[in-house]
This record gives sequence, structure tokens and C-alpha cells, in this order.
Amino acid sequence: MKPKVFIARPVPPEVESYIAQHCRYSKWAHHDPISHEELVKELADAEGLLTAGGRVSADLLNHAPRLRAVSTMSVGYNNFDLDAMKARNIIGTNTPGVLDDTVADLIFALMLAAARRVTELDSYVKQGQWKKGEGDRLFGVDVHHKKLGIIGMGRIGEAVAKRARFGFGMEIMYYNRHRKPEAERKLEAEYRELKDLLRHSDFIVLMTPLTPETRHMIGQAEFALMKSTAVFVNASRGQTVDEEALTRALQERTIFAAGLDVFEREPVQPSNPLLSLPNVVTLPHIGSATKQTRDEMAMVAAENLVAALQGQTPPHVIPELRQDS
Ligand code: 8YV
Repeated sequence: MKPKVFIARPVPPEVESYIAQHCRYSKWAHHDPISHEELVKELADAEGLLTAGGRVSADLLNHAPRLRAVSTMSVGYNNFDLDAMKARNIIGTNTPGVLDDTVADLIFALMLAAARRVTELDSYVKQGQWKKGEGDRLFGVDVHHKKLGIIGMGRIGEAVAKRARFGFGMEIMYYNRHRKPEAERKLEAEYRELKDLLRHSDFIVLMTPLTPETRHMIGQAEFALMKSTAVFVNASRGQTVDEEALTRALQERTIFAAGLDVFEREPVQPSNPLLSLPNVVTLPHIGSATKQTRDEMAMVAAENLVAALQGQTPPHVIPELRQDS
């Protein structure tokens, strides 16, 4: 008999047909996220789960006695309780690769918008505030030929570096758990210790995965090291940054601006003080959000899930849950 899976978010028709060829399935067809109660009901007999960043906790697994594989339609997998999954021998997979250029494009949009005050000055024009002779009040900072510091030089970091180096003539520095000699060669990127990178960068892009070690890795001490002209961009996870410290740095103008696709709490609360600051560009976690890329992510997630349930090694088992880890 075909294995039973639950698809916890809408997927394109071709992805659903692919799953249907290999599995019995039920699905959540709404754009609002599924409630915990509904999910628990669906997981009572499911062997596979396809989710997009949904929390997979020890408690949820207790309600899913037959579950063997969870496939998240995201590259980040901080939604997985890895210990609980390991204890149950559950295969966990993600979707790296297909979203790299799409996320890198968005990071560039944030860098450019924050540096040249695009959203702030768009409102200024639309609200009829544009007057002659404002000159230096509208100045931003240059992007081209500046120093870019990338924290977390994975595939997306490299895609950002490529744009920066070869499109904008920027100098690339990076900080990563491991050095990347190939990236150093191809992208003329220089490895720097974190403090050194923070002190010398004009643009700082945070792309590190969220783990217990990276939670709040950028806080008051780190913002204090940045240049007063620095632009800070976060497209990783909101919890990698101490948001209160970021808010203070922006309010006190100890850094120039920030571009944020992610927040400590999402959806961001209207009372979040970051939202009232002119020198921050905010987006609702849309790094990978183009139709083409999301469709590709959904197919990769489906292929991972089917392979896992058929007893094959899926293309993208997350490193911490590999048999040999
Ligand atoms: C979202 C992302 O998870 O891939 C990631 O890790 O942050 C994003 O692509 C995606 O929006 C969930 O569908």
C-alpha cells in the first residue's frame, strides 16, 4: 500500500499530482496556517508530513505515532526539534539550492533600498513633501565599490557576494564557521573574524542559520562596533539579532540604516518600535517568495518526502539527521 502523507500547506497542482502518484494523501488547502489541533488530527495516521517552516516539536511527534519523514519547504530548519526527531529516527529534509538567487536578489533590494532611502523617500514624494532645494537632506550612502561583510557564507551568501563583487565592484569580507577557500578564490572574498568584519564593513549582511549558538549573535556589543554609516541587512531569522539593540542603534543613529526581511516575532506586531523608524526598510519574510521559486521549492520538498518514504536517501537530508552524523 502507498504510504499516507499530509500536505500542511497549499502546493502547485503538478506537485500534488507527483505526490498522488506515490502516496495516499490529505491536504490543508487554505492559505491561513493550519491550527495545532487540526494538524494533530491529520497526523494520527500519517507517515509523511510536508510543511513550510511549521514547528515540529516533541509534543507534535507524540501525536504522530506512524510518522517517518518530515519535509520542510524551506532551507532553514530551525522549526525542527532535532533531538526529538533523532530519538524517533525521523528523516528530516529541506530545500537548499533552488532559492539561492531569489533570496540574494531580495537581499540586494534591501541593501539598495536602505542605503538610498528608497522606501522613506517614496513616501516623501507620494505625501507631497518634495520641495526644491532640499539637497543634502535626501542624501544616502553609496553601495558600489563599498565593503560588504557577509556573516554566514553558505550558498545564499555566495550568491550575494557574486552580485556585489562583479555587479557593484564591492570588496567582499566574510565570517563563517568554516573557511571557504573556493569562495575566497572565485569571489576574491577575504575571511575576517567577526569583530574585525563588523568594524570594517560598510554593509553587513546576516545570513547565518538560526541555532542555539547564533541566537542573538548580533546585539548591543556588535552594533557598537559598526560604522556610523553602516547598513545592516538581516534575511536569515529574526532571532539571530537582538531587536531591542538594533532598534536603539537605529534610533540613536549609531548605524545608518537597516533592511529587514525577518523579525524576532512574525508577523511583526504593529507596536514594534522598528516600524516607526524612517531608517529601516521592512518586508514580511519574502526572501524566497516568487512563484517560480516557491513552485520549485514545493517540488523539491515533495521529492524529498517521497524518496524518504520509499526507503531511498532523499536528495536533501538535513545534516544533523543524516545516518552518519
Ligand atoms: C521561508 C525561508 O521559509 O527557506 C527559508 O528558510 O526563510 C523562506 O524560504 C519560506 O517562506 C517558507 O515557505
